[in-house]
Amino acid sequence: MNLNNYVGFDTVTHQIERKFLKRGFNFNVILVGETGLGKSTMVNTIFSAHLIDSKGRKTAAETPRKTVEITPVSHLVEENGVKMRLTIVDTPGYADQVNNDQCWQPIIKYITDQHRAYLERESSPSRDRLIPDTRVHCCLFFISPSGHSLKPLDIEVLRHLTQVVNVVPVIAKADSLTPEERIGFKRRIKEELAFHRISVYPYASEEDDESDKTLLQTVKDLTPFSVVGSENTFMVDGQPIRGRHHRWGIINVEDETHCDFIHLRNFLTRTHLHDLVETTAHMHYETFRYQSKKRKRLGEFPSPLPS
Ligand SMILES: Nc1nc2c(ncn2[C@@H]2O[C@H](COP(=O)(O)OP(=O)(O)OP(=O)(O)O)[C@@H](O)[C@H]2O)c(=O)[nH]1
Ligand SMILES: [Mg+2]
Repeated sequence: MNLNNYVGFDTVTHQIERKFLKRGFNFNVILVGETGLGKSTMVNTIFSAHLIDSKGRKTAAETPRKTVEITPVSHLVEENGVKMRLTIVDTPGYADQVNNDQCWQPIIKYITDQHRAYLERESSPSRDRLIPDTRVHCCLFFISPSGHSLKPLDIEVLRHLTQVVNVVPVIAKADSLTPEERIGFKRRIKEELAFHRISVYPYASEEDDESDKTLLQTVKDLTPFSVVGSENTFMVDGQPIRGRHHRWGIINVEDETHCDFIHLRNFLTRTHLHDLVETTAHMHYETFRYQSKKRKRLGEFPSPLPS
């Protein structure tokens, strides 16, 4: 490089980093799945101590409470000077009703309401410089560990969810399946998703280079992540481990030979966090915005925001 021509725009990464550090960023995750599949437990396992109090419990030893309404809870989490405002939107398990018709509606409404609120702020004349971002960046979708196949209701819910949000499917309570059952179940779920043309996150992009493609394939191979959640710690060989006690021994949730928990956590927090946020803005929100504008042109106005 000829230094005389150096103008210094490569410092832009440091400039962005500084701004980012100062401002912090939002990361919003919604948990969806049938009741009792360990949704609330899983999020406490991933983000551990930060969230225990959010459920109104004083310690992890208390039994998790049944989630009865859509509840967004925000936490300011800081690691090495980087601030993240993490919002977990816990939803009550669906499929408990006699009639489960449209049981996904309140969840879809919550997600699109956030898009609508963002659009209203963005379009207002006194537009704020920094719009609070409550758009949902990731939906963890919990699949019951039946070992057979997806239920028709799961397929229906997934079909709706994948239109509006990045969906990351997980096989819940994977400790109830043997390793062989898990492999077979994963394969069948992949086949069913492909058959029903349900497109889960992450998506391939034309801009992907070789390393993006390799990472995408690794995630696709792991999806759906089979996970085990626990808020309890056991001592094994003098080391504390987060796990579940079974007749045949202790499942270490962080041991990749026991389940994919560690891969899911790395995926969410280390490799794909930024992409989940970007994909929400560029794909799901843009689709919402385009459709809203189209509806407006046709004279249909979006319903007002709930107070
Ligand atoms: N075996 C096993 N049990 C689990 C696992 N995760 C959670 N549980 C247990 O399952 C029960 C339900 O867990 P929750 O986290 O409340 O489930 P939920 O999906 O939030 O339930 P709702 O709020 O009713 O929809 C609790 O007794 C948990 O200890 C797991 O990975 N394996
Ligand atoms: Mg719950």
